[in-house]
Amino acid sequence: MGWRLPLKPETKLHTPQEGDAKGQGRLHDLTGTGYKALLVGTYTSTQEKPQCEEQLAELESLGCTYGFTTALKLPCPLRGIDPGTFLGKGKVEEIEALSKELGCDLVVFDDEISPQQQRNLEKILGRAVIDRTELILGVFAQRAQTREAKLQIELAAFRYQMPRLRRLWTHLSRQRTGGSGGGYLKGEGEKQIEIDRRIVRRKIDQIEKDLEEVKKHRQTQRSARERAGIPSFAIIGYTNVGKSTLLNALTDADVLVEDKLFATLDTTTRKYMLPNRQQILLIDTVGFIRKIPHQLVAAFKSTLEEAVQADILLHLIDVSNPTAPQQADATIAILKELGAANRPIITVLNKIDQCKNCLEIDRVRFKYPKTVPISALKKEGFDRLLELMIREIAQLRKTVRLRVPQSEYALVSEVMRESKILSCEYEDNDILLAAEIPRHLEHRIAHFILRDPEL
Ligand SMILES: Nc1nc2c(ncn2[C@@H]2O[C@H](COP(=O)(O)OP(=O)(O)OP(=O)(O)O)[C@@H](O)[C@H]2O)c(=O)[nH]1
Ligand SMILES: [Mg+2]
Repeated sequence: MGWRLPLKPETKLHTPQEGDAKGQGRLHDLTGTGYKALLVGTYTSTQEKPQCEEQLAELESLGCTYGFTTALKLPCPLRGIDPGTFLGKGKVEEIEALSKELGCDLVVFDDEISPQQQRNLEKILGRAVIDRTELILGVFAQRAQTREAKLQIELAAFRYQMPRLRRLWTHLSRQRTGGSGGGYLKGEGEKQIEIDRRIVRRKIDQIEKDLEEVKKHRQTQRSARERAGIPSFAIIGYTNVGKSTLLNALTDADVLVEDKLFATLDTTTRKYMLPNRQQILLIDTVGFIRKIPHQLVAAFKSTLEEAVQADILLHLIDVSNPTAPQQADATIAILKELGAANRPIITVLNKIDQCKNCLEIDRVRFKYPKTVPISALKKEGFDRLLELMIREIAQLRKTVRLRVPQSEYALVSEVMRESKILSCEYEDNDILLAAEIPRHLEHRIAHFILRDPEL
């Protein structure tokens, strides 16, 4: 089978010598063209069926982004999970018949399936079986551009492979021990698993070190930015909601915009001048997705965390999408996981040009405070958005200590007027202030801010 290749040459750990384990333990490479897939989703009650269908539609977009076509989307009622094959025998037989009839090359499960289930299903169905996690990892791997994104996805792929190494060599262990389970001697297979684990772990350690280096470099850039005292806005949201379109519309960023999921995997930062001449930084970020694989969140954590550490978040929602409320909820859940749910957020309702009668607008508007409808594509609603951004900056406060010469009385009185003064002392000809200042003042008084509080 042509697509059963390792994700990258480096991930080729070994070639199992025999039998059904061949090719397992790696991500499938489905990058060839013309593959056809049967997509399987599950629901536990009839009310959940429409949601399952929407999720299958999203899985189809992911597949399309990856490069294969969908022959059929099959929502299946799930009464209980079969430990061996995830779905019951009857369903598996139905899937086998359908995939044969439709000439499908692979079957994609929207649910996460265990390595064991995946192996059993591949044996029964006689074709590649992948789950949503593997597909998302594949999409990320395909689209990673920068060194950092490549390292992060490699890390996630290795972490995904780790538990899948076990099944590779168990057939060897069985041979050694007579195949009856029971007394499990340390066979060749198990030794091999240990060796592989060590190789993978070493590889993971190395990638983590490399990532640390890249991260340090980024942090240096960030602290330079922080010193400059420029307020930053991160454009965050579900994948494909129009984040890059907004950045491009406001600046000349020229970030890739595509009607595909995960067009953006790296953060792009651009300076922008608000109508009140306030300089800000706008940061475009990687999109979120429902049930994002935890290996990916872990690998992309530093990038994501940095993005969401911006002073203010612009949470973009595609209100022309019927699943907008669920997408927004999934985004907020990921923000919580990243410890950023309590940052100041402006909720931006995008793609209103595509809304004739979008119920989602009201459903979302009532749920989140501070919303503004826009069309990033048509550049509509920007005045109101920029006005909200200015207002939000004014709300930002930062505690600083200042030493200002008394001769700068105009500045001192402005600081006194606009800030919350925590302490005020006089020393020689200077005034020593500790104050919670509005962020917009920071730039102008940067010269008088004491970096080291002990000074
Ligand atoms: N009709 C309409 N389409 C829009 C609007 N904003 C963005 N789009 C389209 O939505 C698609 C996705 O836009 P992107 O800017 O790439 O979205 P993104 O959020 O950056 O996506 P990822 O980087 O993949 O997470 C593109 O086809 C855009 O042209 C809008 O206001 N109206
Ligand atoms: Mg983008």
